[in-house]
Amino acid sequence: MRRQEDRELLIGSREFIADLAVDDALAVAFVRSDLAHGTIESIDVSAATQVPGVRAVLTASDLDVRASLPPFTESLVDDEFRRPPIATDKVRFVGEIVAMVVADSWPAALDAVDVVEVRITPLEMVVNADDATRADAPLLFPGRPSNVAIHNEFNVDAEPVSDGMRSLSFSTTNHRMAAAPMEGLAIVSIPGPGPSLTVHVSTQVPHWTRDHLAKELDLPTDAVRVVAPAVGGGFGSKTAWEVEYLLVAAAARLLDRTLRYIQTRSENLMTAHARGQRHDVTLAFDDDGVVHSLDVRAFCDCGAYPTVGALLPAMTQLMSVGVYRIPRVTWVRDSIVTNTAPTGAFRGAGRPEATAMIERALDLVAGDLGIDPIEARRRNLIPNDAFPYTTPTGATYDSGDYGTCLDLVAELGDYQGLRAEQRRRRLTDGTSHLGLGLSCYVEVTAGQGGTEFAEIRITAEGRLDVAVGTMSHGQGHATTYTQLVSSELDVPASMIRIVQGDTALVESGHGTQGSRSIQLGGSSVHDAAQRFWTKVSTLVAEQLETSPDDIVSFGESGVGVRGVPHSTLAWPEIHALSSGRDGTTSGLPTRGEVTQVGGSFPFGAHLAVAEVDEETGRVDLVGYYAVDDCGTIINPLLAEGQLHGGIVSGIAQALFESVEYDDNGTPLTTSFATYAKPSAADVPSIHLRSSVTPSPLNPLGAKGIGESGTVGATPAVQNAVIDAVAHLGVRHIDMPLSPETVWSAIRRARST
Ligand code: MCN
Repeated sequence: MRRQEDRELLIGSREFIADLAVDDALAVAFVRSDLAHGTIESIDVSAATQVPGVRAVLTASDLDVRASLPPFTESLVDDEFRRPPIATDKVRFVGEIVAMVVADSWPAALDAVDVVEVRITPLEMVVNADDATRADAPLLFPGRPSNVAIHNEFNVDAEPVSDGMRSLSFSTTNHRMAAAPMEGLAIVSIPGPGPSLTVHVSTQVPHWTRDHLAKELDLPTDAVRVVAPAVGGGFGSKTAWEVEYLLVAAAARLLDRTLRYIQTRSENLMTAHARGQRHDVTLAFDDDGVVHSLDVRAFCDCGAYPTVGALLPAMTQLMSVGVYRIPRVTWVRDSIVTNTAPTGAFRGAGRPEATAMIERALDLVAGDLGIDPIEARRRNLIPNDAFPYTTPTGATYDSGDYGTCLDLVAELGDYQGLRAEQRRRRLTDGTSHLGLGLSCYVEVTAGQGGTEFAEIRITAEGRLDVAVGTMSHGQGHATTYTQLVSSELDVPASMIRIVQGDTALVESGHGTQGSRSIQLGGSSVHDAAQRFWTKVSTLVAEQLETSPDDIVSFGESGVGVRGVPHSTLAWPEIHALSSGRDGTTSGLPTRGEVTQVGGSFPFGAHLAVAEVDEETGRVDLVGYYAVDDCGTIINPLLAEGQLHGGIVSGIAQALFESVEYDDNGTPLTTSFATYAKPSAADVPSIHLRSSVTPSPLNPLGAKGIGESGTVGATPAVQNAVIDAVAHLGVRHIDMPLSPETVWSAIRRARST
């Protein structure tokens, strides 16, 4: 089925938050700290309040909002690290909110922002994890003994591997990225009637956002309605705990006015960050290249306040053996606060970091032994008869066939042919070198498993409404769910309407993150459709005095007796008949009842082909091949689309994108002039193939695909670039592999 969503998007008729026609909305703009660390001495708003059109200038003392930790971090992080939504006495990163302006228009609000006088006494700052863990480092939270927010040790007492093993060590950095969605944070908050609040917001998780706002504003949950219209991408960055959303909601209630806040591009690039881990790795392996042990010391720079990003090294640890049977694993990890923006999730969230680390490791093992990287991988893969396979870090991989993906990608990209071409080129004295980068990945989707809300009902007009608790923000769920219902009930897509993103219309939901939607939401929709059909066929059979087994769908025309098309009840008639049945309202509302036990583990193998110019360090990606396995594929077009987007995101991290700060904690990458997003011209054609190893965990056999491309692509590209210059003596280069970085690595290798 082709995407149902695109026409409206392409002709510009879908409404994003900035498009919403809202009567009398006042504009909000934030005053943000331009110092990375300091004590607030005073905030003088007098000039700002005089700016024509300004309605209010609010600081912490005006707003009844308290410091908090996101729920996931509450049990892991000391209370001391809580983030005040609006700075009270200190600022800890450039971009931290110190005041908010409410005005008739956005230009007026911006004019007022410019004249709010904030006096801050600078404090010594730390802008990276290394500096933040020095013995004499200034403390962001002086009540704590150090800047380490989370320290964790795993299996550190494990017996060392036996003598006689080879070993290698390396350090690799997975640098900080920005999510950079099309529309940044955006919210319209409408107070009333009474204590209630309606919030239109760009989010991946409407129900979590509702719950969070209700909790922080001390309102009953049902007093808050969250509506998410078209969301211009989220990539993991639009979760529930955005301080901007809480502040706008609180101010709307305080002023009893509708407020709208649309984040600027530079605000977004300054604050929506992710990744930022360094791994010091030691591997033990034998003469055959079989890896016996992996020791990791991880340092995560989680920014000024530990939120979701501080937790993600745990995910990296969980997935750190990748597709390999490595019996002994130890980890020591620290999440460290620094005077930079707090980090959150970004596509892959902890798993790209794991894959990048272990896939660099396998290439280094191959290099040490002088064997081909493909061979080093084959010797370590978890075999097919090992599933379900529990890794030493505690992940239980549901199903897998890693060797097939590796073989298929080698065939798809003509790996042996490319190796021959590489050898040929190396015999000439040209300066353009060919590199092949492999990455075998496994990732976890739908994390802990669980369930998702889905309910189908017939409307009086005879339409089928399907309410779901997931929140599509680019993934094409309307198409996928429509396809599932249409094929289960044998009705045309035009009869089906998918309802999402409105807490008044969808009873509950966990939103869209962790590539969970199709396996949980899709399974639930599928199950609801089956149960709904049982109700419909029973009702129609009763009416037509026949057996439910003889009842079939006649599509749009209705439901009736097999082989007797004139004996059919139209859908509106079925709606009318359903009134009052089962003690429900009309429409036979039917819920899916699927619970998945545990996460599922999609996997694949990617091959990147790079040309690197020795004289300039310039990298040209000249080929990209991927074989991915997300279990049963529900909609190949959408799955491929997700892979394209994900792979480009991975390529972007490997070659281009990086959040940079100067030594004073001033962000240097706050526009697309400095934050290097790739264009289509920077990316080669992507050749995809799939294998299908169904998950045993859900009725569809589906696993997630939304993040797989990113997880697989980053290390493939990094390995390709390093492979291209390995014969010049280069062992490792950290991302992003800019011309300067690559050129410098070649020079360094040459001079040693
Ligand atoms: N699909 C399929 N068969 C499967 C699995 C998925 O056909 N076995 C298709 C489905 O049609 C579905 C799509 O792939 O519409 C994605 O499904 P799934 O893998 O379940 O992932 P989610 O829908 O839960 O999406 C989440 C994932 C995440 S975590 C991020 S981050 C992300 C991403 O998806 N952000 C995106 N893809 C994005 N795509 C866009 N355009 N914008 C973002 O912000």
